[in-house]
Amino acid sequence: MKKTNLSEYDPKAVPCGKGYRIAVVAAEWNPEVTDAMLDGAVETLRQNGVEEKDLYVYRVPGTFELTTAAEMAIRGTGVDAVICIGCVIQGETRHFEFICQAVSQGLTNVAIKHCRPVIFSVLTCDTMQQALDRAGGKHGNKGVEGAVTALKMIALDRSMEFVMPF
Ligand code: DLZ
Repeated sequence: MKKTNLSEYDPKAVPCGKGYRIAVVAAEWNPEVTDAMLDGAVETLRQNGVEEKDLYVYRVPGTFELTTAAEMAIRGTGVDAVICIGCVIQGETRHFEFICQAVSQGLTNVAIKHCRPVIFSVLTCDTMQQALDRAGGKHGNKGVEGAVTALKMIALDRSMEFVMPF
């Protein structure tokens, strides 16, 4: 069966986020896309038990800045996870490649450095329509998926917390 909306999830399979502290950082570039993804992420976190006091929302100028902001969020607030939202659209220059490469590697580095989930909710599209299709359109909302991923990863981390090796 062809799956078109990849953001449909079973709420019963998502861990309850009560007591989870989560930051969401969204780029200002392509706001018609990133605003919808941000709304989807925040709404999903609330629906799954994350309390207002544990939710930190920040904006950055562009997707390139997500790496620095993720680092700042972990250092400054000590959150359990950071969801990073951005949208890069292929243009006429090679800017697209540099931003995508830098942010994917940068967010991976932050996650490894702090051993904490840093979620890659960054759309890298050829056209604006492809991005809109994934920001509340026919292919779902990648912000929602980012929120579900963060909840699952924090739950995984906590499940391993008290397991002593050997
Ligand atoms: C400069 C730039 C370009 C050309 N395209 C995008 C884009 O499609 N999506 C996005 O989020 N940001 C873009 N930016 C801005 C960079 O991410 C960054 O903010 C600037 O290069 C300043 O560091």
